[in-house]
Amino acid sequence: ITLETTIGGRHFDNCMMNAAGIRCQTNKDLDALVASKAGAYVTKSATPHKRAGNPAPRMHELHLGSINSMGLPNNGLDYYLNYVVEDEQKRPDSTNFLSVAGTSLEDNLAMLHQVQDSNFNGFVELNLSCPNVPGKPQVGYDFDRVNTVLNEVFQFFTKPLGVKLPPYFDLVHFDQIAEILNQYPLTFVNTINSIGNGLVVDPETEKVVIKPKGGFGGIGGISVKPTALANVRGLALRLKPEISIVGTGGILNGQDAFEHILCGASMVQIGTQFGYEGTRVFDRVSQELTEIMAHKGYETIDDFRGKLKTFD
Ligand code: RRO
Repeated sequence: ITLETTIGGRHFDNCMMNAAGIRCQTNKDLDALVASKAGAYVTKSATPHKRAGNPAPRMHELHLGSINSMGLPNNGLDYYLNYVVEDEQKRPDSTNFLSVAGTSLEDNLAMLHQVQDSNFNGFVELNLSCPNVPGKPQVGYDFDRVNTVLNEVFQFFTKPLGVKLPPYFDLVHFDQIAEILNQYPLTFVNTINSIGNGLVVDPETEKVVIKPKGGFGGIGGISVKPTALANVRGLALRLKPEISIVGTGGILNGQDAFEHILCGASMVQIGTQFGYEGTRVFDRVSQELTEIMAHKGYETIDDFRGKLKTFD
């Protein structure tokens, strides 16, 4: 049994990796991912320059997952670009993901020009769904804006690129976003980012649990799995086959990963649970997924990927 997968013609030994934002902000974090069982890593979403992010407390653990309003703290594009380019020199056969999240179209275009002109040979994950920068709406909810961004990007960008999307909650929105995405030579889409602007209340203190934005923040973890699966499935049914799906949201164990793949994911990313558990999560979830596959007689993830059954 193998958990290997392919996206955009690139081979990965394991279909599991971290989700952007979680334990991937420093060289030390990234070294731990390189040493782990993960099939790839993605770097913390970068802005052109280093950012401190929002004031603490800005992340809180919940029984049902997590709430965060980090506000894009990161070490700046040069830091992550240097890391991935050096890593490619050491491990030329590996492909990893560089996440970029400009807070304006100009910032995104400037960063992608820099990546285009660099030696980077991996995947770019363009984050169109950060919910936590005060005053900056999630681009993924403005379909005309998504179209404008991709149109500008593909005027010059020729390396493999995917987009990180926010969750959608209406089937017509799946139709609309897919129609736009299908017009572009995207290598993958990653769905979902956290469910934006949830609110967690502590009844004891009668207070919110994070400081930024009056307590509003992105929800991740177990409670977002049905929304994540719907988005993976909804897009798998609508996107052209050249666009692979990366499934993110609510993966705590092998069964969750299995469900994402059944819905159409070629790669799965673990965020909240990786934050709690560290890189051992990739050993455990790989083992659990392998056991499920053995039990069902599957040898590769392609044996069941996208093959979810319905009643009709
Ligand atoms: O840094 C964040 O606050 C953050 C980002 Br950029 C994102 O894309 N998703 C999220 O939940 N938090």
